[in-house]
Amino acid sequence: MSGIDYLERIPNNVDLAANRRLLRALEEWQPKFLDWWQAMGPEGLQATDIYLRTAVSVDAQGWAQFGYLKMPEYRWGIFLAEPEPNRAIAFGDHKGQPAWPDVPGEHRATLRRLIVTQGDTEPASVEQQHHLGRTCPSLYDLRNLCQVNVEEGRHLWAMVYLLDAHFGRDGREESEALLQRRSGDRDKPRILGAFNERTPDWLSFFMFSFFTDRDGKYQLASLAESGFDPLSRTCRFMLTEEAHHMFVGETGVGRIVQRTCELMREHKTDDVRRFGGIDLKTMQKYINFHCSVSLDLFGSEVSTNAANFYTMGLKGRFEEAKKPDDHQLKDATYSVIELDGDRAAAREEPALVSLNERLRDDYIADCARGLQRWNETIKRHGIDVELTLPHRGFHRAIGCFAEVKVSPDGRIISEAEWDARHHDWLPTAEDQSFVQSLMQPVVEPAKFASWIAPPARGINGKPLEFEYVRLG
Ligand code: BYC
Repeated sequence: MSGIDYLERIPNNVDLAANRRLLRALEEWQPKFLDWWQAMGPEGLQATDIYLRTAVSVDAQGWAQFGYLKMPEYRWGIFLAEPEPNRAIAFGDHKGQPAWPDVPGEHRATLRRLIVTQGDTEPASVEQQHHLGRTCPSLYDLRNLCQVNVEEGRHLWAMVYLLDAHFGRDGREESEALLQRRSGDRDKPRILGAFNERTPDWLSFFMFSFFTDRDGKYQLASLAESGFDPLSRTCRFMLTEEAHHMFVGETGVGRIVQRTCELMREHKTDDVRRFGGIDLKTMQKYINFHCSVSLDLFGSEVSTNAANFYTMGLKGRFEEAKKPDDHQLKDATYSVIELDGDRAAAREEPALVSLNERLRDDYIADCARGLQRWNETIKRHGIDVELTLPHRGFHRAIGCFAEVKVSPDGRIISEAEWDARHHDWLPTAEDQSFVQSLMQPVVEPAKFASWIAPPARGINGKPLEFEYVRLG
């Protein structure tokens, strides 16, 4: 890798040039990252020119540059949002004190763990999506997949920067380990459950981008409140890129819904599978699956970890500054839906230990807004079906509902009922192989697979006919 100007290769606004030790650590890490990228990034596309956006600054007016690029030449940079002058910690025991430019010794281990957990999800999602390029429904979608992937790579850089710059040797070891774990690997899995699931088809990809990237939005927004200022600034800028990932998910599922409705009307049937579409019943099962595994990512309903993160000033609430309370929550309570015998019921819990649930509530409300937009499309076609979010207790592996079986409408049910009904609620092997059978690549500009409608507009003002990926 000699002869590379790393300062040129790592665009940044953190004055890397002035910090030789940090620069050396990142220079050592970069070739390992590129090896990982070659092995785990979008398969078969590393030598292809793709119309990508690259973050080149944090200027709200023009932070991104668009152009053709081969992905290994993407300039994974380090960008922190502009510092807020005199920023004070907004919550917890340190409320009102100046934000920390460096890691306070007593919070070092906890902060490291939070940053590693966040960092681990970024390469994991790239690994999950490794094979998808082979079956893209259009060049437009293929380009979006690559865009999302290079930016997940950049988000990994963002966390590695924090680890290398602020956590010394421990941080460098964690940076290495982030490249060694693998999604779904039995011996070295990724840290959080949803990131070890497979993303074998594009319906799963769009659902993942809608539901799981949205967990990213809420977790990043909470970390953006952190008293540790570099983490806050990093997350604030990551959220700018994250918006596109959720756009890909919401419009991707929306376009499938649109196409399904067109087929339903044209052929006067719900069973659009025969006509190369994905029926709404199957869509509902995928929603149930991806929503439930993403709900797990918020942790337990009642969590002393979450309370400690907050009290220590490390992780706040979504839009902390907008909450009209004392931002310490020592005496406050929060209504949490928990298991109460044979039903799910609300119970008042101390607000501090309920912070995971509160964030999950914010997240569910945001998901519901997206579903409403899909349902408007269905309604516009005069079809009397509504897609719904499953109950928060459905198909959970983390938290109190992990102990029981819950139906999508929130009834606690017996194992026997679960065994008899779960095929109606979650994708079956047959559903998956049907969806898989539709995954035939479409790579002519302006052409789209049978099961998805074209988008309303192209990328960066380009028309749909534009060659977003030059497959040559
Ligand atoms: N899987 O006290 P609890 C994104 C563990 S996505 C496996 O309830 P806590 C992205 C937990 O570690 C956003 N284990 O949990 C999206 C704990 O272990 P210990 C990622 C789990 O700590 C798409 C124990 O169970 N960011 O950016 O309050 C593409 C008890 O847990 C899980 C973050 O997650 C699970 N799902 O909350 C690309 C933010 N859940 O202590 C990117 C950073 C819990 O007993 N992380 N456990 O050993 C956090 O804030 C918290 O760690 C969590 C968990 C919210 C994840």
